[in-house]
Amino acid sequence: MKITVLGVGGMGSRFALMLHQAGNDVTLVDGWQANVDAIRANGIQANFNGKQVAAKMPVYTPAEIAAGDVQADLVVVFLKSNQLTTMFDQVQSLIDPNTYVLCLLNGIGHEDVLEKYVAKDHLILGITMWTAGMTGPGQVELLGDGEVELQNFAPSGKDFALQVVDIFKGAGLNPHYSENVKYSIWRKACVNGTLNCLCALLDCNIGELGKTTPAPDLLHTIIAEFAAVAAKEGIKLDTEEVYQHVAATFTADIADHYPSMYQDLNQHHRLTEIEFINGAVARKGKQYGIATPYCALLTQMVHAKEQLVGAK
Ligand code: NAD
Ligand code: AOT
Repeated sequence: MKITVLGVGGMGSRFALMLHQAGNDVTLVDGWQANVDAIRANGIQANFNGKQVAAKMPVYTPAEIAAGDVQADLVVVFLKSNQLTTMFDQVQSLIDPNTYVLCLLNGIGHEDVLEKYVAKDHLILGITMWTAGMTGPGQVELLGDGEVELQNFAPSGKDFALQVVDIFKGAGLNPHYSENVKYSIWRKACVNGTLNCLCALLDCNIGELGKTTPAPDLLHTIIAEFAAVAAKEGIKLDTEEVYQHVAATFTADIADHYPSMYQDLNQHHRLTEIEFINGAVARKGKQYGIATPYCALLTQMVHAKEQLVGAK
C-alpha cells in the first residue's frame, strides 16, 4: 500500500517514521518550506524515547504535488484543523477515486470539510492518544506511547479500514477498530477541550494542571457541556467514564506532555484549533439552545491570548 502522510509536523512525523521503520512505502507532503528542505537534506530527525533516529523518505511541497503525478492508496492527514481547506485545495491531484483518506485530527466535524475532497465511502475517521512535538524544521520529539481508534465513515469502507488497522499494528501504533467512531471523537474532544486550552492558558503541562485544586471541577463542568451538546447529535457520553479517562493522564507517562495547543500558542505563537474544539461546542450549544458558558469563555480567552502573542 502506498501511504502519503499529509502534514509532517509532530504527529505526521511520528506516524511516517513508525510506518517507514516497519517497511511501508511512505511519502511525505508538507507546506512549510523550511521543514521540507530540512527533511530532504537530513530526513526526519527524531528523539524517539531518548534514542536519536533519522529516516529519509520522499518529500514534496503542495506545489510539487500539483505539478506532478504522485498518487496514494492511503493519505494519512496530520494537518492542524485550520489548515485542512487550504492544503486540500492544493493537493487534489493526490486523491483519485481509489484513494482513502484517514483523518486522526483532534476536534469535531472534520468530515464536513473532507467530504468536499473525498467520497464518503473513502473516508476513514479516528483519534489518537499518541503525542509529539516539533523542536525545529525536520526535528521532532516522540516520547511515550499511545493508541489509535479508527473506523470507515461509510459501511463499504470497512475492508480497507481493517487493512489499515493491520498495517498500523505492524508499525506498533496500537490501533483498534472502533465500532462507534463518533463516540471516540467526542470522547477525545473532551480530552482536548479540557487539557489543551487549560494548559495553554495556565502555562503548564498536564501533570501540573492535575495538581491544582480547581482541576476536578473544571474538568467535570467542561465535560458536562460537551456531553449536553453531543447528546443533541445522538452521542451519549458517559461523563464519569470520560472524566476518569481525562484525569488518568494527570499521573500517567503523559503527565509531562505539553498539549499541542500549548505548543502552538505559548511556544510557536501560532493560531490554535480552539474553534474546532471548545469553540465548536459553544457554537453548537447556541444552535441547540444549550448553555455552554465555560466553553464560550475558554474560546474567547484563547483568542485573546492568540492576539496578545501575535499568533499567525
Ligand atoms: P503540527 O503543528 O506539529 O504540524 C501541523 C502542520 O503545521 C505541519 O504541516 C507542519 O509542518 C506545520 N507547522 C508546524 N510548525 C510550523 C511553523 N512553525 N511554521 C509553519 N508551519 C508549521 O501539528 P501536530 O501537533 O502534528 O498536530 C496535528 C493534528 O494532530 C492536530 O489536529 C492535533 O490536534 C492532533 N494531535 C496532536 C497531538 C500532539 O501531541 N502534538 C496529539 C494528538 C493529536
Ligand atoms: C494528548 N494530547 O491530543 C494526547 O496535544 O493535542 C494534543 C493531544 C493524549 C492524551 C492526552 C493529551
